[in-house]
Amino acid sequence: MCRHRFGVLNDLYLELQSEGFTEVNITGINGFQYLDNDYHCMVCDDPDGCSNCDDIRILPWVQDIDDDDGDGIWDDEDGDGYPDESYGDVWEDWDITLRDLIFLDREGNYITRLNLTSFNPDPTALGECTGNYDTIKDLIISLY
Ligand SMILES: [Ca+2]
Ligand SMILES: [Ca+2]
Ligand SMILES: [Ca+2]
Repeated sequence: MCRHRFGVLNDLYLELQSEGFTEVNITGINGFQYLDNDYHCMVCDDPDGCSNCDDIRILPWVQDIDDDDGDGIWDDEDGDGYPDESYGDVWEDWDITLRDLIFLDREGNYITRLNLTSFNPDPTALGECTGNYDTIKDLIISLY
């Protein structure tokens, strides 16, 4: 079974840290439409209860919401009980597709993106996915 992609990024982060690239940050941003999805196996806070992870992950996993007025609560200006927009603000502003991996430089400038649905980062993957992990790692190091 493939390892979970967020877990691969967690491993990559730890590897970069161990090699001295201590100022790299990787953050997961959950889409607003997945607000109610269980996140425990994403952060792997209970490895025994998840089939796709073995270790507790340290990468931050945060929640995007639709919050145009900035009060920290998703917007319902028309009072119908449903969010006014189905996408969170970050996903909307950056036109995110599920499993997009966005690269920013030190100043926060957008560099590029990869979509990990088709671009499997698992270093144990075979065939055409071989080397994807190193491609991501090299890109991060080139921005360091
Ligand atoms: Ca919005
Ligand atoms: Ca709001
Ligand atoms: Ca509404």
